[in-house]
Amino acid sequence: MSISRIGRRWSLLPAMLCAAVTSVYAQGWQHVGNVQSVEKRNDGVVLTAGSAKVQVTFFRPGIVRVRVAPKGAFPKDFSWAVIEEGKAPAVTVKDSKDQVEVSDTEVVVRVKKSPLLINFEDKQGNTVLADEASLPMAWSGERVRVWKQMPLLENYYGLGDHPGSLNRRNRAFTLWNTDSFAFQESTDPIYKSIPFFIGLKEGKAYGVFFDNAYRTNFDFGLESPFYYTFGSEGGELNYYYFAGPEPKKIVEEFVDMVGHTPLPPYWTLGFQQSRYSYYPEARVYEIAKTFREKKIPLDAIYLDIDYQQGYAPFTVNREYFPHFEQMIGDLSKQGIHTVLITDLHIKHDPDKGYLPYDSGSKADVFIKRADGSLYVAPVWPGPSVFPDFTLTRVRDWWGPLYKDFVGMGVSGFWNDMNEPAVFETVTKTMPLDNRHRLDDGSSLPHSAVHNVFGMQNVRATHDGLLKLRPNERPFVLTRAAYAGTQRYAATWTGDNISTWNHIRISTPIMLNMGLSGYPLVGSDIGGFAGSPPSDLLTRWLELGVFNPIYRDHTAKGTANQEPWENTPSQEPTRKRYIELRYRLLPYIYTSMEETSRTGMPLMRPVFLEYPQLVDFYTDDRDFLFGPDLLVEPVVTEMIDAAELKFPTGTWYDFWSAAKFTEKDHLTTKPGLDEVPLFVRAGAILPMQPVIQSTSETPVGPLELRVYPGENCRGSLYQDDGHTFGYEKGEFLRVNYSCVAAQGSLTVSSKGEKLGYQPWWKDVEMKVFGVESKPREVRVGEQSVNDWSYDEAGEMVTVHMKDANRDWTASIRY
Ligand code: MIG
Repeated sequence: MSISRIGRRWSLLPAMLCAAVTSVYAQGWQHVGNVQSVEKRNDGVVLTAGSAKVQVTFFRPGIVRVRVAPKGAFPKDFSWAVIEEGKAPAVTVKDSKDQVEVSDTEVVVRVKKSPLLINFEDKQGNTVLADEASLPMAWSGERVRVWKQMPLLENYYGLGDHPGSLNRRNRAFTLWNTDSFAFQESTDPIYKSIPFFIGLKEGKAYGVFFDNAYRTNFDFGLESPFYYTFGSEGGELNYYYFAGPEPKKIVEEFVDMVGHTPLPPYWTLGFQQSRYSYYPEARVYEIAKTFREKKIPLDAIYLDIDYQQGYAPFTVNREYFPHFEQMIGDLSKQGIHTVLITDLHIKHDPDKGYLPYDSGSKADVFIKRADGSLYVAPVWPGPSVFPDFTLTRVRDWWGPLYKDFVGMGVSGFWNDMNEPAVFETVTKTMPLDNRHRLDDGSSLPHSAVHNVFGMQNVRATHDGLLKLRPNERPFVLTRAAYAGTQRYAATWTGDNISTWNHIRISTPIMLNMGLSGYPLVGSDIGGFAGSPPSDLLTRWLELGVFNPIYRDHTAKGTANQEPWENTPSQEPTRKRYIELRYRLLPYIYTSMEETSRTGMPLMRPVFLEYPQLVDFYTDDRDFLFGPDLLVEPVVTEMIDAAELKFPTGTWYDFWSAAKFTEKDHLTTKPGLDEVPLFVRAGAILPMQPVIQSTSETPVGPLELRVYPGENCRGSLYQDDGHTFGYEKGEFLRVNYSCVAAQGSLTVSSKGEKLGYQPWWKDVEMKVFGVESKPREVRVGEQSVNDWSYDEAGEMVTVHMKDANRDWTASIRY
């Protein structure tokens, strides 16, 4: 193209859109045409447009589903992700000459007929999401695609673990599970594929879930500044629209649709130490001993692939680990759980007594090539075969492989490499035409299953563990995922790097995971590839306190990365933060229990609670941890000062109890031992004394920190931490509140459910923001003496019995 022609095109902006549109048409897209007939159904309509049929139906109140069958025949309705039953609300259909209107009490779907264009509106008549007028839905061969108008002020969030900024606008993403060692901000694709996003404009949100497990692609304004577009290389054009408008409501409804994260075992919320790899067993003992001697709390040690014989899953290298069973028992006696890696690739090792291969081969569980021959490819064990996890009978074969390890007392399992990763191939995975069998006797090519393969792998592991130990909550860690995988496993962000940009990248990834319905996440603390400078390891151990999974991990050949490594003078700071994690566990477990019921992630972007605060839309550093803590972590070398800002309301400094409001903008240079941490005024925070692991009973009272303010409340959830007893009511739930009146502040505790006996008998309550020494403190009607006032900290401390978890305490000035 000549320079002058480019110049002419840049000067003709409207023509540009036209050119873009023309080029899209030129790619051979067949766009849906005009609506010829409308068939009404109870839940919506089926439209006929040429050879195509388009279904627009309500799945639930405020949730609309669009399905397109280019040739008129819808395939059998099927999803790997959706587990909720559809339950349509009362739907009104108004069919007129130019358009058909389908609505419930929350959404109006206005379908224009010539050509077929879908607009989603709120009940006030505002368009929320609309097809780009010049680009109706389309298909081309196996490919399907939609184009949506992209308002100037709209931002996009979600889409799983793609790195880079929290806001997805102006970038394009491929969703195709990929082993992405040493990924960077722009790496694409990455480990997970969660085709769900939230659009947020001026405080109002909607959600879109494109339920398609083929390779999908989302382009938020890279191709054009006027529209965004998503589509797939195969499978159905099948998406859901969530009306919102609160972002919280959308996350909750999406999680209801694709499944909740079950309440994890309590110990998994403690500190976890890993490396690739701890061996021989003397090294494992040494790690455990060092934690205990230094009194740095620890709940789990991970064994990576070197504990296995020749990297073959479900074996033990007896040269390195002659007393493997005993070691697991010895760790357990010290309150340390063992987590074992067990990758899905099975060593191709016929007739040598390797049970996973021999039994699998006999039962015909391994994936075949398109020509029907066994698919064998290199991974860690050398030539390997791959279980066909899409078959129920194969998942049922996989589960019992865990029997021996479970019998030895191993607590958790780590399914790595399940994108699936394959060595010595440019695609990093298996051929797209490999066959995956399905329960109904049909089969699908790998291209249709790739993105759910890891999900079906951890489904098999999770379900298998449940069968082996029906009353123990399984703990599985996965690297690959599709929407809904949170039902089976926790996850981590894969192979990051021990550099400063990676501590920064970790937060937006985990926030977007939470928005994508996947809250139980962590990153390799300290970084996987390479070795972190001391300050970075310290900062990362500080940040990790506020990550749902708190696990230090590093690659083979890197420097040691345990909390006591590299600069001894920094060890006390690191220890203090790991201790803070344990002190916060009552709050963390309570918030995790909320997550398991509602889907609200522990790590939440500020806009999830405060959607009007545009300031926080593009914030890739600050986040809320549970409902009441605001974390503004230091994620740089701190050469420049940090800017601190606050959401609406009043916030107490966790350390000094100083008060700030949204009007305050601070510039500070937090010392290496300082994490700016704030508590919502109105929060009541349960905390506990330091313990060395969650198996240890804390000594002392429950600590309740009361931060008076509006909407003053808190809660506490406890149970035995590892069984399903809570489903039968064996749990404790206490609700706290506080009310300020003229001359007094009253704090109340009410036991909502007393089905579990907790460890404490007494409460030590700390009330902040008390500006002068009180005249009197009462518990119930009784004036008491067991209290003190800290003038500098403006804090009253009261000791009392926690009888029946039912009391009121008032502070009178
Ligand atoms: O090809 O098991 O992301 O956490 O330590 C590398 C060895 C295989 C990749 C995982 C990493 C793990 C490593 N694995």
